[in-house]
Amino acid sequence: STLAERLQTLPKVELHNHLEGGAMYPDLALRLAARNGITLPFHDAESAAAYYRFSSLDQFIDILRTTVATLNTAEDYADAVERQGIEARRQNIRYHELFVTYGLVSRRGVPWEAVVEGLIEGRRRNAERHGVDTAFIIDLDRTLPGDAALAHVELALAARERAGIVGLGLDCQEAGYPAGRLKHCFAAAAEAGLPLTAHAGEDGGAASIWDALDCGVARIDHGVQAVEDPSLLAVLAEREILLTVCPLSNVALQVFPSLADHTLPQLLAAGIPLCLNSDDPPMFDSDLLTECEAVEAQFGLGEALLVELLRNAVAHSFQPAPARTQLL
Ligand code: ES4
Ligand code: ZN
Repeated sequence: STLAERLQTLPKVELHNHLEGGAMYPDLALRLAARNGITLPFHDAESAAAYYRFSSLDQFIDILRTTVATLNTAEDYADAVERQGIEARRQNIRYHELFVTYGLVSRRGVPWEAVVEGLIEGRRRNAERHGVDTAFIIDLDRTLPGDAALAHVELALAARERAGIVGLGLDCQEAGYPAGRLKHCFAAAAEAGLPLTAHAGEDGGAASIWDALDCGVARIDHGVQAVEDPSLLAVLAEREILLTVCPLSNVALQVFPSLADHTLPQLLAAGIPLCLNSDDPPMFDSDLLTECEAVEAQFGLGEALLVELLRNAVAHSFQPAPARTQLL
């Protein structure tokens, strides 16, 4: 068998996918747009591919804020969750943690109850129809005012058990919005025993990662700019902070000019635990298997190391310890 076949067969876990961007497959986005009476800036797979071309993280988030207008009802959210369950099943991903950024839709007045109902229904469908265990991490939109962000944490905590919420995170525009602005939100979640993560060091540099660590995170999403600061690399290794690295996303958003310029080899050499992820697969023309194959073609890590990276995702999932050991 080939390496690609063996990676396909291996039961896997993925920890860094976004519910919203991860659901924007052109066919699904167009169906959601039609039933919500919304016009998207594309009309088929080909024009979507032309629209899904990005120059930076900030410009990507602007486009995401446009496409996410398709998500309004519990049924929309359920369909978005289920689509990712179907894509997971296809790759033999048995468990995944999906980021849900309520801040992307709360300004438009989408009720939190509709979101929660959709998460519950989508999660039920994934378990029953697709054999995929779906959990959610509520991500705060970094650009939210501090009081609105805290309200989102309180909503997440109240829905935690019934909606399968296992963590709190942070995403959207990084530059100009240091994590410390929302430190009170992380403190409230930690107080309630919710594990923490944050997107950092995607385009905000090493300082942004230090700032996230200061908020008490156990993982960093991306973190690829940690190489700017050797003392930061040492701290990440020493504390065994998992980096959820998304190589093809970084290339798509021009964080690196090409995959050859990616810092993954330096992060590995520093002894930091990391895993591979696909971020927003339909918008970056990727999925977990494609990420693995691209990394292998570029860096030749070898099968044993690739499998170790896939196992890191199991060990660092936000499931409680007894459940975590039984994920695969
Ligand atoms: C995101 Cl910072 C970031 N990267 C990729 N996808 C996202 N969705 C929301 N924030
Ligand atoms: Zn992300």
